Amino acid sequence: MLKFGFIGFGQYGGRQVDVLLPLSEHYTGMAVNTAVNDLEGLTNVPDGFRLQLKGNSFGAGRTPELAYNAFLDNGPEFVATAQTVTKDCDFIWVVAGLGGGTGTGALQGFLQHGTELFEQPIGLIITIPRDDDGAVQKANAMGALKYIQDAINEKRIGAVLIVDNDRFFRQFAAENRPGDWRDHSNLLLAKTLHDLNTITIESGQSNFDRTDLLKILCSSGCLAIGSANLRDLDQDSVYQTIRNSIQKGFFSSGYRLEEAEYYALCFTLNEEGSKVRSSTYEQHFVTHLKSLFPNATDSFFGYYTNHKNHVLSVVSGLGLPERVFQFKDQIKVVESRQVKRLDLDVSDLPAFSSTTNPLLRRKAGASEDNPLLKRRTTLSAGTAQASRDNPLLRKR
Ligand SMILES: Nc1nc2c(ncn2[C@@H]2O[C@H](COP(=O)(O)OP(=O)(O)OP(=O)(O)O)[C@@H](O)[C@H]2O)c(=O)[nH]1
Ligand SMILES: [Mg+2]
Repeated sequence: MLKFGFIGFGQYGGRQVDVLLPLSEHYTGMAVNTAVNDLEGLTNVPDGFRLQLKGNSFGAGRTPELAYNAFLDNGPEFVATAQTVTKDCDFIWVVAGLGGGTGTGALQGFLQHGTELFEQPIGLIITIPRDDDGAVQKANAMGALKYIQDAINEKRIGAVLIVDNDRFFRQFAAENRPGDWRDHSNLLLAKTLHDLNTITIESGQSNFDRTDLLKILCSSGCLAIGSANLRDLDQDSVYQTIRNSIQKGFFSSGYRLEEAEYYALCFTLNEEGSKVRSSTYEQHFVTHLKSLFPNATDSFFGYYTNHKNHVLSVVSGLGLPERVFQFKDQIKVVESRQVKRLDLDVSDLPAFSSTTNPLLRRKAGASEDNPLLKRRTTLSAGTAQASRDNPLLRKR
């Protein structure tokens, strides 16, 4: 398996790293945040690897510029800690939720100035906002996506693993699952990435090892991961299961698969499932996958022995998912927002007499005792000056 080093920016980044770290002794990680509270809420990130960006101790309030500047101001501390944390790693994952201030701004700073400071290849784990999230989050996310697209184009980063929060939120709501969908999504991402990494150490006949995984993770562009149990074991059912998991999975929906550079299928099979290893099956899959990934330049098939029949599919080198391209239009709708403003001429209003309402009539004798009604006699020089101009203070 590969040694991963995780650098989490902002609240999501820290929380996601916190869930990944306990999965393996080969994982190291740090959390970077403006908000002290977020850092204090972590369990598994060691104290020395929690970096607070001095300047905005309550968070960056969805203002990436604040975090971008704070990140650069704390640059030397960040680089020293990040290089220590990732020293023995094979691959670095930088983790941030797009849409807020800290994660988005720090990620931008990192993509602009940080990628050249590490020897290891770098990948990203990012969330993208839900449809229901506001225009501010989408605009922030788009700002960071521009930097991400540049880094992909220039091959400064490899795999970009996207957690589509809309996808998670909707499915968890539809299934009425208890608990916080964010915690579920963090756990599922951690498990899926860890399963992918550990599959290379499962026993069995395999044409997919850690070097192949590293090659896939170094392919610049989005990484889709599909995961599915195999129930029906006839050729076509297995292929349909693979296809569905690649097209509709939590970490694989909304991509244009014809853009794929590489793909890998990793089967874990028990005795009953061992027939899936046969070359007739592989031939069937290859024929169909050619139309799914017509431009892929390499592919891998790994077979491992396990008690359950399962397939993990990985596709690399993809462009950003379709939802990202819709954010721009969703923001336009908000730009045309009209606010109805109150604009009236008070002289047009009918006059209602207040003299009939006893509450509004001055009570006899009350003014002597009530300080609220008493006029202050000593005014400061400034107030004395103001009193001449301020109609509130002038005697009518
Ligand atoms: N899937 C998932 N998404 C999260 C989680 N926490 C936050 N997000 C999303 O990530 C995006 C950024 O939010 P945060 O990480 O809280 O923001 P931040 O980077 O701390 O930024 P500021 O608080 O504005 O400084 C938002 O769209 C959140 O909905 C989480 O635990 N899981
Ligand atoms: Mg925050």
